[in-house]
Amino acid sequence: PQPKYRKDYKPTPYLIEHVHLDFLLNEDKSTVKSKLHMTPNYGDASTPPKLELDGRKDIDLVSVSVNGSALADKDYERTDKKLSISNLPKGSFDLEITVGIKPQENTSLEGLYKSGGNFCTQCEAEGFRGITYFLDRPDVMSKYTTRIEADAKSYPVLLGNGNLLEQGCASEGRHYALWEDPFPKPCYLFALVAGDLALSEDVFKTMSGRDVTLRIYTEAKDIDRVSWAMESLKQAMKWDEETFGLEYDLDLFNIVAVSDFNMGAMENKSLNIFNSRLVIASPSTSTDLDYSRVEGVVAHEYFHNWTGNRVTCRDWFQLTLKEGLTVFRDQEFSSDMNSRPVKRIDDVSRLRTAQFTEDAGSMAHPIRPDSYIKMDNFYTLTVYEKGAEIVRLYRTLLGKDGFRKGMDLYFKRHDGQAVTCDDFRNAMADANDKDLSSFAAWYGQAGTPQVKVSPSYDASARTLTLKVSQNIPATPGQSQKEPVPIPLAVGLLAADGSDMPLHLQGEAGESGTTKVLLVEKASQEFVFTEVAEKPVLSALRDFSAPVKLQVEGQTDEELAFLLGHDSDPFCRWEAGQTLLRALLTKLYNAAKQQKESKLEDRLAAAGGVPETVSDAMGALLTSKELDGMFIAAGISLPAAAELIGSIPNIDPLLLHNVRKYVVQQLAARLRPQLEAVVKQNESAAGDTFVPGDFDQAAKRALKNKALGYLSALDDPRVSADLLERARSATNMTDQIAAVAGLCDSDCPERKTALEEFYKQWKDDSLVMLKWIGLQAGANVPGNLKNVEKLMEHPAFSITNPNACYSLFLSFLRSSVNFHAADGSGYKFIGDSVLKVDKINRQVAARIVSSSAFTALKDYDPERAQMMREQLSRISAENGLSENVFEIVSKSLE
Ligand code: DPP
Ligand code: ZN
Repeated sequence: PQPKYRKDYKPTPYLIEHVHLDFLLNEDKSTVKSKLHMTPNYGDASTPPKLELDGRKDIDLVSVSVNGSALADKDYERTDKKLSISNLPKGSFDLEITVGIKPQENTSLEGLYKSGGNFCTQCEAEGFRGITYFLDRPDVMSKYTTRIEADAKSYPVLLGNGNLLEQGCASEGRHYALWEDPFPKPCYLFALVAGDLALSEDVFKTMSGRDVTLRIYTEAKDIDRVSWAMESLKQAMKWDEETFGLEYDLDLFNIVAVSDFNMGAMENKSLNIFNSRLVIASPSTSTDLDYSRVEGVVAHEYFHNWTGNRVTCRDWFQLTLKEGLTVFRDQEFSSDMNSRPVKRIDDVSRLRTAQFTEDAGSMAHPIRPDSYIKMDNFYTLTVYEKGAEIVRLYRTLLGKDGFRKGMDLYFKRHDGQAVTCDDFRNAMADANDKDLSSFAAWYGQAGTPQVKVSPSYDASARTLTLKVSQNIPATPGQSQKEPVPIPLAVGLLAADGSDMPLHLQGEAGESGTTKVLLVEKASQEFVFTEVAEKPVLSALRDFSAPVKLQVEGQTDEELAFLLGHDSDPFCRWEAGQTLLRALLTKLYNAAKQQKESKLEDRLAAAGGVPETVSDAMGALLTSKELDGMFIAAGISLPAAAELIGSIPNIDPLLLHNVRKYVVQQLAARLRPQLEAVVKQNESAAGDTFVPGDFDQAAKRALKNKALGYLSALDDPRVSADLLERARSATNMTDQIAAVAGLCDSDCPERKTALEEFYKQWKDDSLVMLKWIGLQAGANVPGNLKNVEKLMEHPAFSITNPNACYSLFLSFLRSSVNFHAADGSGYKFIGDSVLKVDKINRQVAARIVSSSAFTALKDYDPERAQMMREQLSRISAENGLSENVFEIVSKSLE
C-alpha cells in the first residue's frame, strides 16, 4: 500500500454542486442511483481532464451515463479503487451512476451496513466510496437530496440528512421518504437510517426563538433510557449559544443509537448516529462515568454542527481542525456542567497515560500528520486530545474574550468552506492582532516536549530566577526538532501557603498571582522581583501546555506542601502524583537491582512507603474542604502507563507488583481513615440516584476509591463486604465497583459475584460489556484461559465492536496476563488481531494500536522480542488489511 502525503494536496478538477441519491433497500441486493451535477474546477484547460471517482471493489457497477447517454466502454475504466471517466464534455454536466451493494454482508461497518436488523451508515472518513462511486474527499461540498425506499413493515422509520420533504407508499408493501439538506456538505457527513425504531421527542427553543424538534431513536427496549442524552443535548445547545453565540440551523435534530458501531458517535448533518453505549443510560445500568461520557459525547457531536460541518476540513490531514477544536469545546462544556478541576484532572490523566504513550511510540505523529496509509488509523489521541490542548493554548494566551473574537472571525471568514489548521490559527491571530506563526511548530512536530525548570532564589536581591529549557525527543521520521511556544503558567507560594503577588522583571506592575510565561526558545530565563521570602514554585498551573515538566531540586516536602496548599487545583493534584511517581520509580529500581530476596523484603529494605507520602495521602483522604471526586483522583496511583517509557527496558510485571505493594502499604496504614470515609460517604437507604448530581457522584467516587484500596488487603472480611455490596447496590456505579474490587483476587467471592452479576444482567447487552471487560482485564494469574472461554460465551460477539473493545482492550490492560512472561498474552492478541481483521479492519487496527506492540522498545529485551515475533507473524498474513498493515509495519521499523 502507498501512503498519501499532505504535501501532495491538489484541488479537485471537478466539484459536485448537487447530489441526488436514490436508495432501494432490500434484504439481498440494494440499489443506489446517484445523479450528480458536476461542475468544472480545472480552470481554462482546453480539454476536460479525466474524472477519477473513488469506489470499492465490492460495488457492482450497473450503469453510468453522462447527460443522459450511457457511457461507451472506451470512456471509462475501473480498478479496485477507482472509476475513471474520460472524454467528458466542457462545462458542467450531469453524471448518473447506478450500483448494487450488499449492506447485509458488510462487516467492516464502513459505508452502508446493517446493525440489529436496521440499515445505517458510517461514512467518515472514507466510507462513502463503499456506497457508490464518488469524489470522496472533504473539500467537495454539495447539496444533497436523498430518497430512501424500503419495506414498510420491517423498516417503518426512514431517516436522512436535513428536512423531510415527502413520504408515502411505494409498490408491494414498500414506502419511501425524501429528505433534503439545504447546507452543502462533504460526503463524509452523509447519513441514512432505515429501521424499526422507537422514538423519544422533545423541543428546544433557540436564542432567536425558533423551535427545534429533537428526536432520539433506539430499539424499542431501550427507549426509556434516553432522557439523560436528551437533557445533555438541550444543555449543549444552550451552552453553545451562550458561550460562542452559535445557534442550531435546522428545525430538526435526530440522534439514532445503533449497537454495532466502530467509533463512539458520528456528527452527520442533523442525523447523528451513535454507538448505543453513548446514548442509553439509567441508574441501575450505567455508572457515573457512563453518564458523564454520554453528556460529553452528545455535546461533542452537537458542537460539530459548527466546528466540522458548517466549517469543515480541506483534507484529512487537517482532521484536528475539527476534532481538536470540538474536543476542546466539549471539555469546556463538561467543565461548566460539573467540576472544572476534576474535569481538567481527568483529561490530563488520559492525555498522559494514553496520548503521551502514543507520541513516544511507533505511531507517533504530529496533530496534523504528514502522511497516512489509512486515514482511519489517525483518529487518534494525538489528533483529538493533544489537538484540544493546542486549541487551549490560544485560549490561555488570548484569554476568554480574545479566544471568542478569534472564533467569531473564523466563522465569519470560513462558514461554508473546507479549510486548514492554518486558517484557524490565522483567524485567532488576526482577530487579536497577534503573531501566532510560531505555533505552526505544534502542528508539524510529534513528540511530547520535556520542560525543565530550575528555580533559584536570591535573598539579598529578593529575586527568583527561573531557568527554563525545553527538548522534544526524536520520533519516527523526525530526528531534529525546533522549540515550540509553551505557555507556562506559574505561581509562587509563601511559607503560609498563600499565593505571593508576582512582579516579572521587564514588565510594569503586578501580574496577579498566576503568570503565564511564554517559553519560545530552547532555553530561557525569567526573573521575578520583589519576592519577599523564598517561595515554593507552583508550575504548569492548570496544565497550561501538553508537556512533561521537571522542576529541578524539588523536594518531597515541597511536594507535600503544594499538595496541601496550592490554590491551583491541578497543581495540587499533580504534586501528589509527582510524589507517587517518584516513589514508584525509586521502589521499582530498587526491586530491579537485587533479585535474590522476596520482593516485599527488597521494597521494605529500599525504604518502603515513607511517611511523607502516607501522611500526605492520609491528609488528602480526610480533607473536609475538598470534594470527594477530587480526593479520589488525588489518592489514585499514577497509571503504569505514566511510568513506562520513563524507566528504560521496563519489566511490566515487576512494575505491577511494585504498584500493588504501594497500594497495600497505603491501605494497611490508612485503614481506619479509609473505613471511616466509606461510612461517611455511604448513600442513605432510600436515596434516589439523581443523574448529573455532582455531590452524589463525588460521594460514590470517594467511597468506591476507598473500597478499592481496602480490597487490596486480601482480607476475607473485605471480600465478604464487597460481595454483599455487589448484591445490595441500588445503582451500577456502586455495583460495578464492588464486583471490580473482587476481580483481581482469587477469593471465592469473586466467582460468586461474577455469576450473580451475569444472572442479573444477562439480557442487557450494554451491561454485559462491563461484565466482559471486568473479567478480561483481571490480574489473576493464568486468566488467559478464562478470557479465551469468554470469546465462546453468548455474551460475546466478535462482529460487535463494543464486545471486541471490552474483551481485547481490557485484556491489554492486564499486566499480569497480557505481559505474561511466557508470551502467551502476546500470542493471544496476535491471533485475535488476525481473526478480527477478517471481519472488521478498523477494530483490528484499534486493538494493535492500543497494544504495547507499538511501544515495544520500552520493554525488557525478552518481551520486546516476543512482541516483535507477533508483529512479524501478523504482517506475514495473506490479505491483511491496509489498516493493520500500516500499524504493524511502522512498529517493526
Ligand atoms: N464521529 C467522530 C467524532 O465525532 C469522528 N468525527 O469524533
Ligand atoms: Zn469529533
